[in-house]
Amino acid sequence: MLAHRVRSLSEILTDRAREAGGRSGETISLIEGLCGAAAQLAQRVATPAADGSLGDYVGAANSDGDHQRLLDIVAEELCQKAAAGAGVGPYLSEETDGPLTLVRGGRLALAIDPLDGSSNIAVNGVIGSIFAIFPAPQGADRDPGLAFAQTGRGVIAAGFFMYGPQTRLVVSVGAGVDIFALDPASRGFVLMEERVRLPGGGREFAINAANARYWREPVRRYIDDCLAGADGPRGENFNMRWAGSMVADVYRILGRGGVFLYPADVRPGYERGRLRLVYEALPMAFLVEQAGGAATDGDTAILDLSAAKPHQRAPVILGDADEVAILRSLHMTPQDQFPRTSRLSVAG
Ligand code: P6P
Repeated sequence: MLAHRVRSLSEILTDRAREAGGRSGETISLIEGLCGAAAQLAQRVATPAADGSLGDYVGAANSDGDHQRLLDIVAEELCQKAAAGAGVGPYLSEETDGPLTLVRGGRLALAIDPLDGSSNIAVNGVIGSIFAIFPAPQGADRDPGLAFAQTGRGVIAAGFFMYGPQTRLVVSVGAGVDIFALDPASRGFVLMEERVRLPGGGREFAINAANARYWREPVRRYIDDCLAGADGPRGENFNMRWAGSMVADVYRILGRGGVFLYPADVRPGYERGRLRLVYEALPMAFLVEQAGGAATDGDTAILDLSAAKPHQRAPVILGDADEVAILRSLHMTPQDQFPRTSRLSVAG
């Protein structure tokens, strides 16, 4: 009887890239490099700092004004080193002021949020690293920003690492989504689920409901109908989750369906929501579409968006394709057709 040989991450992703008809060698080498960085980061996350400092602020702020924590800096250094080691040319991180060129002539561009959800460190919550890989366009050596002005349809591969009870990698090279888990002993990633499909019919929404008074009508109406449950127009009860960590919410949605919303709202600075287009919204939209779901900013599919500025924000509605379609329809509805009755106060 043939021993069951466990296929490696590289073998699996090479097969997937072949299916997708893409250039695979460099892409998979980069993903493997990021796996190495994630394994080191997972160890740092899991190791109590003697002085409890990993979640402490380091006194600096990133380009968007987010106060940087020690682990943000550690994650950025590990990811940037892995990217350079894999020959990445254009590089954009939430922690860099703007796009950089790591290796001149590098044929791949990497957009990354090295540590998303770092406010959860101090409460031992789930945090993650989110990335998207693009081809480096002509002229990127002169202007690395060109690589990140592409629409999401240019994404070659995307994924996220989730540092939770287990460290998991959710990744796609354009032929479906696979989930790997870090084996702390070998520091290798082993396949856990292949060709993941987002289950339909999930009656669970993820949104920070504390912002309800800032929402615009379409979001208020959708959430209102979810809250009305079996007594309302949906005719079914809904559950709510909000992890405060996008990787945790998206990972759950890939497993049991539902929808995630970080919409635009009327707060100053939140006209385009909170999440960044290039290294948060685009990679998550790529993964969710690859798993049979959908992702929109309310008007346009997120993968059809391109960034005018590297750290540009975008409203994000993603998950179950039917729920996303309902939300998009509400966004297309003329405002004067919304009833004023609401369980939620609403911005003008
Ligand atoms: P709020 C984490 O800071 C993050 O970027 C996402 O991971 C998460 O979904 C969102 O912001 C949480 O935002 O406003 O609820 O703290």
